[in-house]
Amino acid sequence: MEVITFGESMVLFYPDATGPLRYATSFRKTIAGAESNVAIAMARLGHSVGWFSKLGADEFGRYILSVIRGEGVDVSRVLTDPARNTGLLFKERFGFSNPNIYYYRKDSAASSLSAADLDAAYISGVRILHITGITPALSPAARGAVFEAIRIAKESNVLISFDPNIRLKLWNIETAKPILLEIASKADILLIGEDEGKLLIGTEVPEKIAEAFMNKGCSTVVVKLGKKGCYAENLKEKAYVEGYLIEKVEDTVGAGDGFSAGFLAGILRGLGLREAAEYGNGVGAMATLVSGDMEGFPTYEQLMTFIGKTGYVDR
Ligand code: KDG
Repeated sequence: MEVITFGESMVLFYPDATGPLRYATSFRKTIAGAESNVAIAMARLGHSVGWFSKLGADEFGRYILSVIRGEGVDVSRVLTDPARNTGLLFKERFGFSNPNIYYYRKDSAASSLSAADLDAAYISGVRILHITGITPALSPAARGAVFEAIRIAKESNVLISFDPNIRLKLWNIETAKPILLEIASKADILLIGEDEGKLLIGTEVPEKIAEAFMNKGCSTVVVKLGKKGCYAENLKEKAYVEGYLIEKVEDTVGAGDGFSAGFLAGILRGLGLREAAEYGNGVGAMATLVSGDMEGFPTYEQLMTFIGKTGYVDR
């Protein structure tokens, strides 16, 4: 396995119509989860990826498992907690802004994930461990799992990639900040949004965000700038890398995870900072073309065509 990630995935109900959720009568059922989004995107790009979590012993848990397994992600370490339910997520669409999100995940099976659930040999054999700041927000036990996974990875020279993915619906910034800063200081690769830089270190200026986290010990910092692209910095170089213009954005949720997957895929392929950032920008942009978190992630060939590295043959 090249990459391992873990965290809560939920069944996502996406209303067919826009408007207040109380009037919605039909929904598309799919899945959501920042870490499984990254896992699926990387698997589509041709990498060997493992994802694990705890699911309820229920139909929704079985559904999530079959989707992620069907995408070619290794799910051999997924656990079930028969005493708890699989988490759910509803979106509410208004057409003029990003969708509202309603979680039904309190005390979910995934929130009971703990350090004791980790398979150290599974984590220590990979090149990259990818974690997000959503998992430590789920419960003290899940937070313990994150720190234990980091410890295992460090001991085995596994690169740690971290996306703070700040979710203020799960915890407040006063609680989140010291924990996310501590995790970031242990990460090798930090993939952070400019607004998250503001929340964590008080500036939205990409160079200043990168400088702060490089000083804390990260060796690569990428500040995601949405449609503008990103600012990336490592120990050797720094660059603004422009994003791709999408005329009709369907859904921006999942774009950040797509970016992370594209960037990490570039690193695994031995690319330089700028080219890895182009991969990130490309996958992030393609994710916004399709509604749903993960449906729009491209294959490697599709990505190459989108970012202009290979031509498109249509007949
Ligand atoms: O990054 C997209 C995620 O936010 C979405 O898939 C749901 O994992 C999710 C969460 O916890 O908000």
